Amino acid sequence: MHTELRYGRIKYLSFLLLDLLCLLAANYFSLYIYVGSKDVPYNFGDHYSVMIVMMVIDIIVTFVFSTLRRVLRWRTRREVYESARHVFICFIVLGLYLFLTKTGAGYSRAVVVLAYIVDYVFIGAGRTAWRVLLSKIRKKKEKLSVLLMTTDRFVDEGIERLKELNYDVRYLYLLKNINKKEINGIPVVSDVKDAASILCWKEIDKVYIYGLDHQMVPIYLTNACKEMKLSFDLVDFSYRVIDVKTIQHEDPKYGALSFLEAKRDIPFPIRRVYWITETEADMHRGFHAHKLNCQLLFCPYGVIDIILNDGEQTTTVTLDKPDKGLILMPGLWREMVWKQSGSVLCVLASEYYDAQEYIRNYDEFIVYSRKYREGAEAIKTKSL
Ligand code: T46
Repeated sequence: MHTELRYGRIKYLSFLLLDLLCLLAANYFSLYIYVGSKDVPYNFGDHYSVMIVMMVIDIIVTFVFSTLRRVLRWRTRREVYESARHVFICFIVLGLYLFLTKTGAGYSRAVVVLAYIVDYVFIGAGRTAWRVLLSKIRKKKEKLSVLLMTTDRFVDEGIERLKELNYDVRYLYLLKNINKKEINGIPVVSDVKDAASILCWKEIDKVYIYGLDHQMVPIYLTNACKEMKLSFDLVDFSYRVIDVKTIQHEDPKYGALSFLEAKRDIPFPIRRVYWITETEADMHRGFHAHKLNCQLLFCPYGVIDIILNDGEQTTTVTLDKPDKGLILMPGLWREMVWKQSGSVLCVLASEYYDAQEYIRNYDEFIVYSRKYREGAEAIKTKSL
């Protein structure tokens, strides 16, 4: 509830008001049916105080049980369930109140039950109609609004890239909390529930992932996107050379210490670590690509050339110092050349070893890379 109010106060309160109007209308309607069909000495004045209690209970239940949670974009099925939950809890609480305080005797139980049944129908229809109306009166925007999910390491270039693509980056969701409230004037969110609330209440059109493996997207956010019918997209990101943080001892004889941190430097889950040693100079290894495996390569000792090919272009990255790292996303053909005997290659990988996940034939790779480039977004979105 708190996050809903934080990110969509006006809309949230408008739905709360709508619920109260529905309850009022349901009571009038039920009284009209009940009193109209029977000749009973019961009227609106008699029913007035219980109606006030019903409305107070309605507000309390909404806040305590979060029954207005993401009502703006829930799917219809979810809406039916949420409205039923809300009305049922209100009914039980009112029942307990009337029973425990013994004030219920004077009120018609038939009107109360009927009012809640009618209220359920009114709330369902009212929320749907209000939601449709809100989306209709929403201003036509020139640019699509985007929530960008990335790490603090890639946030600046991610924003730039999306600007180039003519998107309006409205919020940033960073994997690791860096205690910044905003970056380049864009608000930062570090809690997944906040991010999900933003998707609902702030009319975000798309969620973009930049520089991350799709496995880093929290399941909570994936589910929220699915329910709100929002798609994930990936911005091209095949490899990056990164600086590895290194602390030099004040006395050079003690050497240097380098470190990599999950979620900040490593944009994928680490499932495997391996290293290659005792290789002689001018030896070539590799000659394969990965379909799924994301990697972070570094060379703590020696010099190794990593020749990368994405099916169209070839680039060489030289790993020649311990404070240099290379992030590789899937779909890149690689060849490693040992420039110095005994150089050590260390690899952090996102997947367990699986020979089926390698492409070891270059022609096969070319066909795969073409398909991968054309359908990268579709593949990733599907796998979420
Ligand atoms: C990569 C580059 C940088 C395993 O059984 N488990 C493992 O985790 C790995 C990595 C390899 N193996 C076996 C498979 C082969 O029978 O070890 C043997 C040598 O592997 P490969 O020929 O793939 O080694 P490289 O140096 O060509 O490639 C390795 C990694 O396999 C690869 O993921 O990106 O280092």
